[in-house]
Amino acid sequence: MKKWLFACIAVTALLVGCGDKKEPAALPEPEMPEMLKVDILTPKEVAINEPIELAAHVEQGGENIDDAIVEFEVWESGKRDEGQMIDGTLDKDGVYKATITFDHDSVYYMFAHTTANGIHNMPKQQITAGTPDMTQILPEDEKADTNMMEHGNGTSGDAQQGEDEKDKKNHH
Ligand SMILES: [Cu+2]
Repeated sequence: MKKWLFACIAVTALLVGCGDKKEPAALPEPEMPEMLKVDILTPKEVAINEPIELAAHVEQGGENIDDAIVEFEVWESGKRDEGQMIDGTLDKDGVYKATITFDHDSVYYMFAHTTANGIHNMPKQQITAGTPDMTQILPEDEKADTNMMEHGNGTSGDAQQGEDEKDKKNHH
């Protein structure tokens, strides 16, 4: 009977010992701000002369963000100066929406300029409206992208610029 009791205590001690060891390993949680994740939900191919829904889903740390500021910038390829800025409004569950109508076949681009909790993220997407004659499409000015990146609080933008500069150095 005493032997059995001793064994029981020993096992308990082992279990406690194990628990003590595991706890400190779980403690150091990274306290870095979570990335602001913005997914554009607008299809890459749309029709012309009918309202098209611009939509983006915003989340941070796996949570829907319902207090973000989302602005959709839409322009025809190569004509960013003539583009328009449309405020997105919260639909629900971190999804922001706006509508636009494309009045002719062409290739367009959109940025979903998104700001939440002091972080800016701006995914870009190409949208083909109708069936454009690709030989008539102006090339997109990629330099405009880089310039635009500077307006944000620059998390991903800054990183991308850094890489661009490295690339340039490597090529020369
Ligand atoms: Cu932006």
